[in-house]
Amino acid sequence: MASYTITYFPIRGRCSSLRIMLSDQGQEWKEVVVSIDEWKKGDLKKSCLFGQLPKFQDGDLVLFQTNSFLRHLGRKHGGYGKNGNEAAMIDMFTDGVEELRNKYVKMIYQEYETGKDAYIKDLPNHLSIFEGVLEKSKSGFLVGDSISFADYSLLDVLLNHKVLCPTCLDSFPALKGFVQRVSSRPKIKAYLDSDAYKKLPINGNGKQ
Ligand code: GTB
Repeated sequence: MASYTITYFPIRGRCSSLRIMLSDQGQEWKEVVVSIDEWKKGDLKKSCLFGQLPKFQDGDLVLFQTNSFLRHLGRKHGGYGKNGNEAAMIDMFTDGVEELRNKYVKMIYQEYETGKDAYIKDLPNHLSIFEGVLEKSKSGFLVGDSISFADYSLLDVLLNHKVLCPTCLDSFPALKGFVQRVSSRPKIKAYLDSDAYKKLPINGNGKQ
C-alpha cells in the first residue's frame, strides 16, 4: 500500500523532483488531483498552511513546501549525504536550483510573452554555475559520491529547460551528461517514460 500521498494540481510543476525521487527510491505514492475549479472554491486553500499546494502526507505527518518533502525523504530513505557537511552542501545546491526554478516559474506565469527571450539569453549565467560543479565532480553527482535530492531537483529543472529551449545544454557537456546519466537510472527512466509523467503538462497555464 502507498505510504505517501501527494495532493496537487494536474501538472508536473513543483512535484516533479519529488516524484522522480520517490521513483528512484522505489517508493509508492497516491495522487490526489485537485482541479483549478475545486481550488477556486477556497476550502482546500484555507486548509493549507501557506495557502498553497502541493501537500505531502506521510501517515499523520502533513507537510507543505516542496523542498521539505525532499529533505524528509532524504532523511528516511537516503539521498541527504553521508555527514553534516554533505547535507549542508545538498541544502545549498537545492536552494540554488530553487532560485532558478523561481525565475523560471515567474517567467512562465507572468512574463512568458514579454520575457521568454531575455530569460533564455540569461540562462547560461545560471547553467554555468552547475556546469562548473559537475565538471569537478568525480561521481557525476552534485555532492559526494552518491545521488542526493539536489540532483533530483536539478534534473527536473534541466528537463523543463530543455523543453523551453532544446539547445540550452549544447555548450554545457557536464550538464548534458548529467541529464543523460541520471535520466537513465532504471527507476527514473521507467517513471519518465510512463504516462504518469508524459501526459502531465509541465505548468498550469499551458506554457512550456
Ligand atoms: N514554495 C512553495 C512550494 O515549494 O511548495 C510554492 C508552492 C506554490 O507556488 N504553489 C502554487 C499554488 O498553490 C502552485 S505551483 N498556487 C495557487 C494559489 O496560490 O492559490 C504553480 C502553479 C501556479 C498556477 C497554476 N495554475 O494556474 O493552474 C498551477 C500551478
